[in-house]
Amino acid sequence: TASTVLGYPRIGPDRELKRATEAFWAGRSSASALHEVAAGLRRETWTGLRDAGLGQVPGNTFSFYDHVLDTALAVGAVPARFAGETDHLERLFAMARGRPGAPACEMTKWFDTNYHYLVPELAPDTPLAPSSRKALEEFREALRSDVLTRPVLVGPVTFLLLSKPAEGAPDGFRPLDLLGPLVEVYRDLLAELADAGAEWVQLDEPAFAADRTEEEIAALRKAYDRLSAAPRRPKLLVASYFGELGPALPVLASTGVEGLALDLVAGRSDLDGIESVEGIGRKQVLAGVVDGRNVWRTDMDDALATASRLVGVAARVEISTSCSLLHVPYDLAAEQNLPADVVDMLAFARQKVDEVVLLGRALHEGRAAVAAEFDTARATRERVAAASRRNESVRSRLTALGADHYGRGAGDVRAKAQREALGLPDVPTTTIGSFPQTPEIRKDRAAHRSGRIDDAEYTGRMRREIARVIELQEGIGLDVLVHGEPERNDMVQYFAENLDGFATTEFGWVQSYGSRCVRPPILHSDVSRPEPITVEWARYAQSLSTAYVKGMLTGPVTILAWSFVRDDQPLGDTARQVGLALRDEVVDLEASGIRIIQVDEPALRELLPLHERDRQAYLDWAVDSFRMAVGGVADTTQIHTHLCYSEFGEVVGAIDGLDADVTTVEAARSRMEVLADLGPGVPRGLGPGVYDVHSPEVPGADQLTDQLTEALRHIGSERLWANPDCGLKTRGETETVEALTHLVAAARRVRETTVGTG
Ligand code: THG
Ligand code: ZN
Repeated sequence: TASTVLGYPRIGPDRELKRATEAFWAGRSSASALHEVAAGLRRETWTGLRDAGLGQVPGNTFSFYDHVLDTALAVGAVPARFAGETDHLERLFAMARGRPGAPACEMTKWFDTNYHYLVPELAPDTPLAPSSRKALEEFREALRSDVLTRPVLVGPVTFLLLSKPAEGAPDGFRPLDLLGPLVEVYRDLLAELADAGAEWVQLDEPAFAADRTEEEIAALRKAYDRLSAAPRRPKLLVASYFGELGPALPVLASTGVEGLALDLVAGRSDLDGIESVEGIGRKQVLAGVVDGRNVWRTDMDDALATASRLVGVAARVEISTSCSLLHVPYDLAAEQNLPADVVDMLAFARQKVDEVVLLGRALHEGRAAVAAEFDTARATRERVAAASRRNESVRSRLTALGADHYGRGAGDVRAKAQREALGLPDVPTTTIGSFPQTPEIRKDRAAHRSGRIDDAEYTGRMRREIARVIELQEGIGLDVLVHGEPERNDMVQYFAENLDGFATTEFGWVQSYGSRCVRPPILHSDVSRPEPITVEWARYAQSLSTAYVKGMLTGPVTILAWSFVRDDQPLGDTARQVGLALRDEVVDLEASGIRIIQVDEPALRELLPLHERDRQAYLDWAVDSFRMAVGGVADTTQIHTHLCYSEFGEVVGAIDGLDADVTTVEAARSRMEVLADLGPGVPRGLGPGVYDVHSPEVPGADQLTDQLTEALRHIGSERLWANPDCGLKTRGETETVEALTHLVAAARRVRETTVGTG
């Protein structure tokens, strides 16, 4: 190998692929137009990376939707419900998005990132065989642009560990049971790539950065013994990332693969004792010293020193990123409005490529050959170090608050106080926060951003929308109202724009799933709240109604999870600062007459560390920062939280620890499990969402009544809330009004029944 990156963004520097894909879905353009955009993006990526000076360019990093889905299609793992579709592109999009009668594959998070992949479904009779030739075709296509790529595939063991048993698979079947036949398919794919002229292939095995059983590690050994014994194959680079390989490192080193890529940012401990790992002296090692997951400029001296520790240990050492650059925006040069001192801190994908190239030269030609560039880099870092990221008033306030920041009474005491103070009915009805975002609202926000309408005009238009949504909810008869959040695009982006310590980008898009992207804010300095953010909107909404209107905030863990976060202090310290900024907002909401305040933590489970040993410490600071945010209000003020998932397992203790008065969760598909997990343990209000907002179907009042009745068998009517399972921003208005009308009718029915029987 030679200096390289493990992967690259693919949505296009200006989200060209997103637009082309969505135009195709909408029937506004043809498949061939979409293919043309895709081919252009691939060509620009390959030639751009080559011209930047990378020794080796990764291939097959393009995807129309998701690389795990691509791998499933490459090995023939197509669920039976999509087998009838013969057109490759149609089948791919059908698996990703579903179609009538054939629900989409499940989507879930890619390790601890904000990227989501589609879960492959496997059964003993899944007809595994080389299927799509995407990797091969793109390899040949790159050759026609004079770029010899290193095709990247998800490795077979990680592929199986990310898969789930297909519906109808026999009890006890595990995807890993298919390792033998799957490895034979990979051998065939490798042979085809070798025949086409590929010198190296990269197989990604990030599953081994998480805790793995001995059996799984044995599967890794078996797979790579067998693959490396293939008679006709390119050299194999096995890449792991998002953590250390740990016990999997000696196993891979003992197999016949030629190369290993190590994440020396998140998995630096793999270096300890590596010189005594049997077989490492025969391997080419890619030192992943440039962080592929974050936007901070690399400390070049430190990175070079880290990579140098492998010199003389491995047969050859090269520089790489710690993981694919999929997780960072394309190019810092596109940002014209970032403060200069923030620009100094940053490197996006294109800049990270330059860092890799420079480090590669330093490693092979000697530090002197790049002395000037290293000096410049060091001077920039020194400027960053000198520019203060500190806000002393935040720090002293946190010290003064200490551990006693949580001023609320016990749960049952608060419940009683709130029953008396708020006087809500049993089984109160509410929504999660956002209302359908009409095209007019989006246009108004865009016009305000670009200065086409002034603040006063914008505020007036948003207020009219809030008034409309309040009236709508009063008409429906909901008990606890929301203002509908018309002023927010992405909830994290919104708070970042209004807090000190963050920068936001104009073009810093990162793929979240399929064609959907986010622009993660950059949390670079101490966080504080210069002035109230949501208070005026909430106060206005409350002034329009005698019903309670909830204040709506995003919690500290979620703000961190969906941002690029400074790495010069522990995450927990940063989380407490965000918690304190939110606490100021919570206290101000209370002071302005808001009696119910919701602090959402949809990402609580998302940040859970990959290793069990790190989890408790994470959950401790996650809970602490939430309690920091809500701990300043009276017992009579009701704190809600919303979590966007329904499998609580490892975080159930933390949810209890949040100590919210009411917790609403996504549960339309698995309410019983939610109630079993949370019902008995948490002595507070619970709103197990009674319908799935991601489905366009309108639930009937009978159906909703059944759901609530069923829930009442697990928890008392004084604890149960009736609500949809998530925000309504992506739904249409008509269906929303119908569904909520049915929800109110259902809650009224069960109230009558419980009164009648109780
Ligand atoms: N915000 C952020 N991260 C997230 C979510 C979020 N990560 C997890 C989950 N939610 C991912 N889901 C989505 C859903 C929709 C979109 C993105 C991620 C989406 N994005 C718009 C698009 O691509 O067209 C752009 C939105 C914008 O203009 O800001 O629709 O909710 N941070
Ligand atoms: Zn949700």
